[in-house]
Amino acid sequence: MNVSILGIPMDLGAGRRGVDMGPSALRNAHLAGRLRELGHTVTDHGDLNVPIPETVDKHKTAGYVFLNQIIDSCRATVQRVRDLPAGDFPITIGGDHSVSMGTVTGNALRGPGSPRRTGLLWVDAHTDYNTPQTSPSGNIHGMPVAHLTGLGNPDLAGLGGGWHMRPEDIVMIGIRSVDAQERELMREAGIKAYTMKDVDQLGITRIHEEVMERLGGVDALHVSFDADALDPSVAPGVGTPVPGGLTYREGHLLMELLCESGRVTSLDIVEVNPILDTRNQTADVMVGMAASLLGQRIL
Ligand code: DIR
Ligand code: MN
Ligand code: MN
Ligand code: MN
Repeated sequence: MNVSILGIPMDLGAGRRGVDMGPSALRNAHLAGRLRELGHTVTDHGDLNVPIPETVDKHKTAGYVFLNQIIDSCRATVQRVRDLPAGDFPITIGGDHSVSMGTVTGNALRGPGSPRRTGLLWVDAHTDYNTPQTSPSGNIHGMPVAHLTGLGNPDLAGLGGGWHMRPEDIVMIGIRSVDAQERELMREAGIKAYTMKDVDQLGITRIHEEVMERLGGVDALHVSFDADALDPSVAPGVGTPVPGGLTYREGHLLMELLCESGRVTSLDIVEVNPILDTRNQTADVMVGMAASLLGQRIL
């Protein structure tokens, strides 16, 4: 397979500094090399140009921190992802999770028959379904899924022209931190979310089967993997760690089963924060997750 890597060193959507170094940390953990060992042809397209917080005046606009810069970066992301070589498997590396408004939209608008009906598998401790009205922080990394379904700021929600994610095509896994009013929005939207309780009760195998059935009708399937979905003991280098996350094996098993399904067409790896990490452990683990999704086998 031809794999395209694109870095988005976005640090404006999260509350803590350092995720802008995520792309470097993941490259340092040999993302491209690991995928080449699996037989893939890998092209690294470098990083998008994203302003650093120090050069931007930090203020809230209509409840959003760094709104205009994130709109600009997401628009650029849509273009860059859209223009990646046809047929490639894009891996977009963040950066905080606000980048996924651009990556999911860009992928939906790629390829023949676009906009493609796109399934979105959101692997995260958080549902990221806040709007400025419900967000306790104003940090946009807690809001991407809401905007992908058309809520919130019209520019962020309008990245795909008239295109939006259908709530029924979104499934979340690993959830264990949801804000009070965000929960109401999730309920209204009817988005399927497998919480950690569901993971404990059903196991990853059953959840994977259900996801495949639920997303049986989509033409593209995007996996957006926030490193904080994993337990902080496995992935400590994240800005908002929440105890009780996916184990190392649960993460890998999910990626291995998704690989066997042959259905996944693009991947985000986001929220890796090397400043908060231990010897690049989190980037290493996330590179392993990408490798499992792209064909790494134990035997
Ligand atoms: C929280 C934290 N729900 C917020 N969200 C995070 O600020 O909206 N998302 N950490 O990844
Ligand atoms: Mn997230
Ligand atoms: Mn998260
Ligand atoms: Mn986040």
